Amino acid sequence: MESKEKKVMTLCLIYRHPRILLGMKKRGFGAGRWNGFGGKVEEKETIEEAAKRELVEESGLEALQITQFGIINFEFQGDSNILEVHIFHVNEFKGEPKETEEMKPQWFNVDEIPFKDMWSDDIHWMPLFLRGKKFKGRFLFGELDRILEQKLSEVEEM
Ligand code: 6U4
Repeated sequence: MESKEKKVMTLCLIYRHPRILLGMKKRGFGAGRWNGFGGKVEEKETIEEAAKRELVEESGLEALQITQFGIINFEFQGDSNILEVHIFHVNEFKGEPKETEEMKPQWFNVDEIPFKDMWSDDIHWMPLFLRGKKFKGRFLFGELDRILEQKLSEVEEM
């Protein structure tokens, strides 16, 4: 049986109604799409520490208040990796968003989130996130970003 290797990752969304900050990913995985800020969790740091570190590295902002709202496992057909993405809401922060080598940040009104230029799963879970609901899920991707299977449920606690 094929063994699946799990990579733990973070995704931070800076959201103060009615605006959300997204970054255009300039290189690497997911380049050319708007997304939250995040990356791999390193050894010797907690998932929340990793989320804060990646946020500073990719947007220049320091999280003052951060709460986890979701965990989603992403799998890709024919690929043994699983991405376990921990999604955080940052409600208060310090600093001004700045463009980095990895991301170009921009504020969006929640009515104008550019879903067609985002990962295709985002349109499914983002409404829960924006309503302050916690959630867990799994998406299986096929070719060309096509979702083959999906499971998403609200949970009381992470
Ligand atoms: P670092 O640590 O930055 O070198 P790297 O492998 O380059 O790691 P990175 O920064 O490209 O990872 O992070 C990928 C980002 O994309 C993470 O924040 C998680 C996020 N992500 C991955 N799959 C996603 C998906 N299907 N939908 C989504 N975000 C996703 O909205």
